[in-house]
Amino acid sequence: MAKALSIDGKRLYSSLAELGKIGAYKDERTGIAGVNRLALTAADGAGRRLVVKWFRQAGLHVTIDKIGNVYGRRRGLEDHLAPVMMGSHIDSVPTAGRFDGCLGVLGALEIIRTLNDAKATTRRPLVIGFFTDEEGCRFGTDMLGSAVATRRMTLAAAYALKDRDGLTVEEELRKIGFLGQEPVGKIKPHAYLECHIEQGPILRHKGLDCGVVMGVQAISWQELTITGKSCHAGTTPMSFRRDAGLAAARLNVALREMTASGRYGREMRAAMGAIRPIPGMVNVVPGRLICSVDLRNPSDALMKKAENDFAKLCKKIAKLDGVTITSRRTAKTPHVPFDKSVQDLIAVQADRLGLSHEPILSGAGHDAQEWSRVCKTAMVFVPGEYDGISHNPREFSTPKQCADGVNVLLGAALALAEER
Ligand code: HGY
Ligand code: MN
Ligand code: MN
Repeated sequence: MAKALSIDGKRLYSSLAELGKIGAYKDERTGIAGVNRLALTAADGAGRRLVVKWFRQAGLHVTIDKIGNVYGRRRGLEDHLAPVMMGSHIDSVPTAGRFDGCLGVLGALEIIRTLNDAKATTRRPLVIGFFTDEEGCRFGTDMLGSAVATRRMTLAAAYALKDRDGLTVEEELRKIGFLGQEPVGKIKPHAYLECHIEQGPILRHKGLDCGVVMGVQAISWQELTITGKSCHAGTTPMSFRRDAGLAAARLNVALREMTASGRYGREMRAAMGAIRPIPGMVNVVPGRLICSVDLRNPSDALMKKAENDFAKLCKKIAKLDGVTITSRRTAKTPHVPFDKSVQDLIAVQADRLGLSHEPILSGAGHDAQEWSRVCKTAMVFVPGEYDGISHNPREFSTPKQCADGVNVLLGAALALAEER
C-alpha cells in the first residue's frame, strides 16, 4: 500500500502555516515573523486546541493524559495490537520558527488525512501525538511530557516544577485546560517514529534530501547560582568587589576553552544561554547571578569528564572572585542510540522514493529519545535552509523538503503497521 500513497504536501504546508500563526510575533530586528508558544502559556493552549480540533476532524479518538500529552488514535483492523505511534511537540522556544516539532505532529496528522482520503486501513492501530513541554526552557527540564509518559520522571516531580514566576506545571496545565484524566504511561507502542527538522547545516550542505537518525547525543543542563556582594558601581573600589557577573563571564570563557581543547572530543558543545544578573542595573555590581549551562556530547564518558572538570573550574573561579557557586541539575540524558531495524526501514523508504539520505546523529534532544526506552524507535530528519538555523524565526524548510520527509515517515509507518 505504501507504494501507492503519498501525502498532500500543500495541505501539510498550509497546516504548518496555520499553526505558525498562533503565538506569532514580528522579530523587531529583522521583521521576520517568529513563533512564541512557550510551554503551557495561553499561546500553547491555543495551539493545542487547534491541533486537537484537526485530530478530531480526522476522525481520531483523542485522549489527554495527566501531564497534558495529547494522543489521537486511528483504529486498526486488528485493533487489539499495540499501535504504531508518531509524534513530536508543538510547544516552542520564545524565538522559534514554525517547523521545530510541528513538522512531526502535523506530518503525522497529514498521514492520517492521506489514509482517510484513500479509505486505507492498517493492521495495527495508529496513534499520533504531541507531548508537553519538549523544549524545557520555561520549567527547566526538557522532554517533560515524554519523560513522564515513559516513566523517566514521576508525575509528582513534573507537577511541582516551577517557572521563574513560581508558577507550577500542574497549575499551568490546569489553567490552559490540558490537565488530562488519562493515567500516564498507558500507551505501549509497537514502534515510535518522529519526523523533525535537522536544526543544523549538515544535510543541506551535503545536498541530501533527508537524514536517517542514528540516535541523540548526551545532554546535560544545570542552573548555577553565583552569590557575591551587591555594591555601588561607582564608589566601590575594584579590590573590594565580589562580582557575580565577572565569575559568570569567566565560566563562559572557560566553557569555550573546554570545547576548543579537544579534551572532551571534537564534538563537545556548550552554551550559557540564560544569564540573569540580580538586580541587573547599570550602576549596581551584581551580588547574585543565575545562569544556565547546556553541555552536549556524543560520548557519555567524555560528558562525565566535562561535567567533573567544569565543577572543578567552578570551585577555582569561586575562590578567585570571592563568590560562592551552587549548581542545580535540571536535565540529564545519556547518548541514546535508535533501533537499527527502524533506521533501515527509513532508509529503504527513502530509497524507494529516490531520496538521497545518510545516517546522522541528532545534536538536539527529541521526544523520540524518551520513547526509545519503551519501544523500537527512530527518526527521519528534514534539511533546513540558511545553514539549518533553528530556535530562530529564520528557521525554514521548503515544501518539498517537508513533503519528502513525511512521505518517508508514511512508508515506514505503514510497513511497521503491517508487522504482526
Ligand atoms: O534543546 C534541545 O535539544 C531541543 O531543542 N529541545
Ligand atoms: Mn524539537
Ligand atoms: Mn527545539
